[in-house]
Amino acid sequence: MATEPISVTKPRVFKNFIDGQWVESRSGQAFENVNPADTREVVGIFQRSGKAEVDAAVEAAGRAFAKWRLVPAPRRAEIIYRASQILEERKEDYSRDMTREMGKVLKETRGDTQEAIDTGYFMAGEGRRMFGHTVPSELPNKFAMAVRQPIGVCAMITPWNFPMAIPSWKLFPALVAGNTCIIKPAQDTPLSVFNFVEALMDAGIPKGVVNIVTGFGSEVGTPLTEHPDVRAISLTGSTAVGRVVGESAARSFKRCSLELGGKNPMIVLDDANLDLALDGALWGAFGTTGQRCTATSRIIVQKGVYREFVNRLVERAKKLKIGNGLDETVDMGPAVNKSQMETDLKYIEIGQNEGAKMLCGGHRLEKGEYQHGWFVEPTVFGDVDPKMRIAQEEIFGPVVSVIPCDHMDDAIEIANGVVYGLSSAIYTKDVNRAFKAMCDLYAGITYINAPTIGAEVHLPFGGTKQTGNGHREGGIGAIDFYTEWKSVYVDYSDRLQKAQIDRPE
Ligand code: UN1
Repeated sequence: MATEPISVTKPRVFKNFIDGQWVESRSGQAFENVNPADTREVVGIFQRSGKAEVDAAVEAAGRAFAKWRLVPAPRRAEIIYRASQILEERKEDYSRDMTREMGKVLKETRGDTQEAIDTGYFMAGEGRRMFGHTVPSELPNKFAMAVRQPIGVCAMITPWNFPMAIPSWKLFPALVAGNTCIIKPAQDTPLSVFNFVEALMDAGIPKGVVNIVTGFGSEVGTPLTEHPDVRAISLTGSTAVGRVVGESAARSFKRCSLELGGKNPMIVLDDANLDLALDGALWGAFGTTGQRCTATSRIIVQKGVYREFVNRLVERAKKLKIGNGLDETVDMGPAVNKSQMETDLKYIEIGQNEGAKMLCGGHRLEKGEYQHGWFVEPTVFGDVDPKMRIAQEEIFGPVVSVIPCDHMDDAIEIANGVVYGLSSAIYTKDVNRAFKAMCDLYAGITYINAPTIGAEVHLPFGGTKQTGNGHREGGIGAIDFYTEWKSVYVDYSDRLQKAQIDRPE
């Protein structure tokens, strides 16, 4: 890792993007976006906005909606398709920017950009489908159908862990369905949203259809979610923020999609292919520095293979190379910011106080090449009791709890015994047990012989219990969220025909 700042040039100042214009925040205030692997590098300066910018963006999106909703969906889709091609052309540059602002390693930021590209191509296809229903009417000479209509102005509040993929999950389906949008990127990773929207601009998205307002949750997120003209909100974030946003949305009858926390279990049974399970555990727990909602944070291992599994896991976790994600040989980058690093370290302390066995890691790395970043060692806790806080609460860092179990039923009970239900996994060679797990794991996603991360964009993504409020992103679930059903009856009989309910027998 370089000891000098990676960039010594003056950081670029980014303005809000409202109604196709670059606008400064009225407050005149700004905030810095810094590289978590080397905080001396300022990746960009962004506007610290407030209600005034939110109001201007909502007004612009409202005006743009009047026209955009009437653009035929296949034409809207052409812009999305083109934007995906542009993302593909710029993939390397945008991925490097993402590593600089978020810290995850280049191969993962390339994956993040790829996820946006895949979502774009999938959603562009939806422009020529957007399926509704045609059904027979009760009456002769009458046609009955249900069509999808856009909702209106949508607000997207996006997280820092998938700085481009998650914005794409929200913006692409909303746009193809004919909505207009205001996006508030996470303050740690706004650059990737600017890059994403730049691709949309270059693809020809009309002014006002997509607007970016940067800033802090309480200053931008709150006025955005409370604005009476916003008709739908999509948030990916913590369960605590989700509760606040959900309550606010309910008061004004807004549609609201919440994708929140996880405490994802991986079950390893005695008959599992242990090499495969170990590869999966390492990737699921320490990929993205454990900062995925889908991260493997509990590994529930049957007693027959427990010792061997834990020993081999620890051996391999110790060998992971930590560092700046721009270095292609690095396996794991830093925590995204100081506060996330402190959370990781706090839970490491909690785990030790609870009596779990810390088998490796457990420290901040702060010497030499690490001195300017937020690095935490990959940490494995063994002999964890399922009721411990480290086995119940989302940490969002490179800390994994290994929990011994007696048998399959026990494993499922432990797996389901948390307030979340996003992803889950089981390693077994027994087809009966695999199907039983598919049926009994109460989560939005279940993997058989694969880790809890790595969802594909054309399947529903989301979870049960406090992971969300029942909506799904990805695939057709996203089109369902961003469209309103309208039932249409066309009577071509030329006379008053009464529906069955209104006719005397
Ligand atoms: C998230 O962690 O918030 O399934 C999203 C995965 C990725 C998306 C994760 N496709 O791991």
